[in-house]
Amino acid sequence: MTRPGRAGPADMEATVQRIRAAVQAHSRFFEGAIPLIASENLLSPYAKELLISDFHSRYAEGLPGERYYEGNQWVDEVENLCLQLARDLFRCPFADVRPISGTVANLAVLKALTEPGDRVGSNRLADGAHISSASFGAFGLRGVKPVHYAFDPVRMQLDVDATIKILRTERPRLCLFGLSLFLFPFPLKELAPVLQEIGAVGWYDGAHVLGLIGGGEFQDPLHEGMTVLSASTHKTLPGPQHGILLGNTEDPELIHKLQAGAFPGVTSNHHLNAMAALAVSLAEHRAFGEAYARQTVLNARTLGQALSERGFDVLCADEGFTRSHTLAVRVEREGGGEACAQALIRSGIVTNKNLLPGDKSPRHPQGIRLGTPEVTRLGMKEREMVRIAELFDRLLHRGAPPEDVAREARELKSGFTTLQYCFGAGEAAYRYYELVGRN
Ligand code: DSN
Repeated sequence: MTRPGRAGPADMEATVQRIRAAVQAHSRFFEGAIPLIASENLLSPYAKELLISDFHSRYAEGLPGERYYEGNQWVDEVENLCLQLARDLFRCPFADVRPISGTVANLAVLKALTEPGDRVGSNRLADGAHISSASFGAFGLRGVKPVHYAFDPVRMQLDVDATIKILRTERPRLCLFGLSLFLFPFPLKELAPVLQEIGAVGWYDGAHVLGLIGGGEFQDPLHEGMTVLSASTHKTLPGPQHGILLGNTEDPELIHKLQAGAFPGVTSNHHLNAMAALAVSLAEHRAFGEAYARQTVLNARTLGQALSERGFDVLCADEGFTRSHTLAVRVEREGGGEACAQALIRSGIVTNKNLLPGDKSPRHPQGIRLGTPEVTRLGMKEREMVRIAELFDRLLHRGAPPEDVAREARELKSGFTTLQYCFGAGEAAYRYYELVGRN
């Protein structure tokens, strides 16, 4: 007999089927949608299959060869390969692939390199910083105090002279350079000598631009004066949802601190299935990363130009809109960030509302953020970026009904549903039926 408050087998089956149906509906929606979230991407079939491998069921705390569990022989082999691939791709002597996300990687750095009460340089959230550097995020959890850099909202870039003055006055112990609205490289060559002068460690959060760095299309922070790089591995690097630490250091004490920050600092077991998928993604990026990164940036710049020509206020027109995969569009005239993002999703175009410099309310920002990692992964090029800009124009300027725009979006997308730039290129990108079993 089923106890009160507990479900029986029939309820369980109904619940499982409901979950499967929701996941299938989600996948069908994305199959027909134009995905423009700057932080999202698609995993290759060879990486994806490892997520449901037996690695998912195991523990392997510690480092390869120094585990706390038995049965890790093949896990060690894969993790050593993953570490080697990471060090090769980013041309650095140190890697740790145990952080399970970008934010966890950031926490590991804070644990390793700061004490509560320390000052840490960063951008403000309204200037595009990630929530890690907020008092309600990882900075607050570690109890460090942000020292905010000076930001030029017109160029969406640090004001170098004013920032140098702040650094010399405030003397933070650690300086974080990294953004969620990441349009341009940081002026690291100008700032690195000042960090050295004040004894601060340079830390780069490369989550958004990791695949561009690996593809040689963006600044290479570990060779521009940064000591440590933290990142998630699923944005412009089309890997699994996971994290990574990289370092341009051979100092054993520093390496030990970073490793101890990852484990036991902020993880127990790392996610071995995701680590294996990351190894595959790094191998693929070594082969395809240059071409992929080049097209991703070209697509973003082309989309920026096409939107601007259609009357959209794309930030940084004088700078060519972006040097990354991301665009920022001020949509005050079109009704604000939230209204636009909602109108777009009703038309099958996936974006997010985004704070822009000068915004007063995080709930009602005046911007939307667009990114090209996923559409590029699906093989879209400059011609398709112009077609996407036309859809924006018809919907947000010319009053076209959302259902008409959604139909055109689906038509456009129907030619781009297989993965590119990976082992197994040409395979279906949206394989929901394989993920949740047969109907
Ligand atoms: N919040 C993510 C983004 O969309 O930029 C990064 O973690």
